[in-house]
Amino acid sequence: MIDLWAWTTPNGRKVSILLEELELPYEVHAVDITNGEQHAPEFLKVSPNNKIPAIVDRETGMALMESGAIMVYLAEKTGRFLPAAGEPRYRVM
Ligand SMILES: N[C@@H](CCC(=O)N[C@@H](CS)C(=O)NCC(=O)O)C(=O)O
Repeated sequence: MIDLWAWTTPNGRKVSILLEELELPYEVHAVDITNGEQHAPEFLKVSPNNKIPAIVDRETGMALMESGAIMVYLAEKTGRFLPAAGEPRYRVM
């Protein structure tokens, strides 16, 4: 199970789109960045740079922020969408 902290922005949506494509179970925690919720102490424990998106993988304990890093992590976790090495990997980055 992946915990996803996000809001309705492109950076938030791209992670939820990938989670759907990967068919990974996830739970969304809405962080209303128009209302200052990104500065809440509980959220800062997950995302110290006070930005969405952020995830915690309950299976591994991995906590990540930055949408690109999250997407690479999820692709490598499932072995989908991101070739392991070399030119094929560079072409999709
Ligand atoms: N480089 C970051 C950018 C994250 C980002 O800018 N998030 C925005 C929403 S799209 C945010 O949380 N803004 C709140 C703030 O800066 O206070 C990523 O790709 O995840």
